[in-house]
Amino acid sequence: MSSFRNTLSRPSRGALAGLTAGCTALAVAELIAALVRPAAGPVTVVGGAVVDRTPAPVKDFAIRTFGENDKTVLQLGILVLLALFATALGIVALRHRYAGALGVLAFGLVGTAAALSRPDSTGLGDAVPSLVGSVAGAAVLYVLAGKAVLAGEAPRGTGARGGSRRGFLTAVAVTAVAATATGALGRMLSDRRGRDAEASRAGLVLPPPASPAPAVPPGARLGVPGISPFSTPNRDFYRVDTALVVPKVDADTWRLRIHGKGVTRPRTFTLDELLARPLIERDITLTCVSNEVGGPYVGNARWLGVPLRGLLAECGVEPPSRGGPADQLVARSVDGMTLGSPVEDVMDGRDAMLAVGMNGEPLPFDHGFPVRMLVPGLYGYVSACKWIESIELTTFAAYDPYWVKRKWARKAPVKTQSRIDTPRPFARPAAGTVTVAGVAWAQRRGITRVEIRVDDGPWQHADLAEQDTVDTWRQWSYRWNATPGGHTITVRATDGAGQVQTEQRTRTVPDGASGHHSVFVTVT
Ligand SMILES: Nc1nc2c(c(=O)[nH]1)N[C@H]1C(S)=C(S)[C@@H](COP(=O)(O)O)O[C@H]1N2
Ligand SMILES: [Mo]
Repeated sequence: MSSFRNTLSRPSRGALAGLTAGCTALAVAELIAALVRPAAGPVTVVGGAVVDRTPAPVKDFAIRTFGENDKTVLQLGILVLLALFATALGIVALRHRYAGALGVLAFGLVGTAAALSRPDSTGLGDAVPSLVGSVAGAAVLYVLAGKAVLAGEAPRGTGARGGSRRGFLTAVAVTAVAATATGALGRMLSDRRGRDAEASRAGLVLPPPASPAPAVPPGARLGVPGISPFSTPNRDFYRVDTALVVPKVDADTWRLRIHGKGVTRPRTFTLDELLARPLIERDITLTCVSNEVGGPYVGNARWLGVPLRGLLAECGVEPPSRGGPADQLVARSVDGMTLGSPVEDVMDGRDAMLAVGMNGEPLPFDHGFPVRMLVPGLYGYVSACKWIESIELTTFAAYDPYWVKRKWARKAPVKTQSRIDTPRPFARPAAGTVTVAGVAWAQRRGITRVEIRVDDGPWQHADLAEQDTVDTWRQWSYRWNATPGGHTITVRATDGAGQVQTEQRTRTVPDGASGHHSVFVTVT
């Protein structure tokens, strides 16, 4: 008993009180968020506000370093910081109870400010979870700090000390159990909401396309081991977005509103209304502007969707070239993201669509269920709005969407690029014939040539797979007669407009990385 008593030093009592108060604050806030506003939980809003404010180079670094785990890392970071502050406040509270409690309230205000600053904030209601949570946390800290002080004060050997220590520990345990139950209830409620959305997805039967995708020519797939498969399976398709919690939208209550400048017949569509229209099915390669040369943020899928041009025309929209007053189409998602595309591009006859299907199934939640936009030839951040809820016609002069406010270009057509998939960097292939292979893309223009260079040698033609469409990537391969030693293999592509992929290296900001992809290998 006495050794246990000794381990419970004053700072550890303070830390225990602080951590318990912190957990209570989070649990209460998450429960209230689940009840009133699922997107306004404190970790979500603080994380979201951090994402919004992260300078592009840091964001780039995070994507590069942590890849698609960047959001988990961010949330863990926030929780670790909160735990540290809660511990510190607990220790302070043992000397100054009011200061400790006020410190917890101050954190509530940070959460509140973050909630109100989010692009999807709908008003003061978003402040409630953080405010109420911090009041609960402050009260818990005030009470526990009092008990913690008592536990240390009773004179030794009187038995009273053991009693107040037990009183403190009991209060901590009871509060911790209550906080856990509260958190679990909040989690249950948000899970229930998610299940309605999941049921709506499971029940969705996609109609067959009025215009099916042309069959992929067998020669489009080279079947080289290690090459990116021509069609990217949904589970392997890259995911890039700012959503800390993937929105789970119930298709039954989902609506899409089309409105704005020059929209003479504004309309709101249900999913059934969209599905009743003639659908097109197309293979389209989607690329992220944050993809480094040689990077993974590119994928090719078979999309099913409603052609946007006809839908917009029905609402009275005319492209600028035919006198329409709006040159920018701003798509907005349920989580407040805004993406702007040139109206001219969307209506020029390419297969711009509101996609409902991806590789034969309804869109996965990660990829925008129930509906997302796609415009072949444009990077995702200026075209591919997931979880879309409205389309507003406006001008580039009048409105800057989310990424443009953060230094990315207003307009961003995809740059001609190529990537070596195999051999992998620093591979050690045996001397002799080594198959070098990969993919190249230049959506809307297509790929007409791919060349390989070994060290400082001449550019050599690679073998091209058959082209599917100008909107899809194209596989290529090259049989390399490899000699022992270290070698650098470099690739470049030429697009259907005759443009050779530039060797000029640029970073991803503001309008996409350029330069050649190289791989160093040691032939043994
Ligand atoms: N709502 C929403 N849509 C979004 C984004 C986002 O952050 N939020 N990111 C865009 C970006 S930058 C890209 S590259 C594509 C990626 O789509 P994917 O995750 O399905 O591959 O989605 C786009 N649509
Ligand atoms: Mo992107």
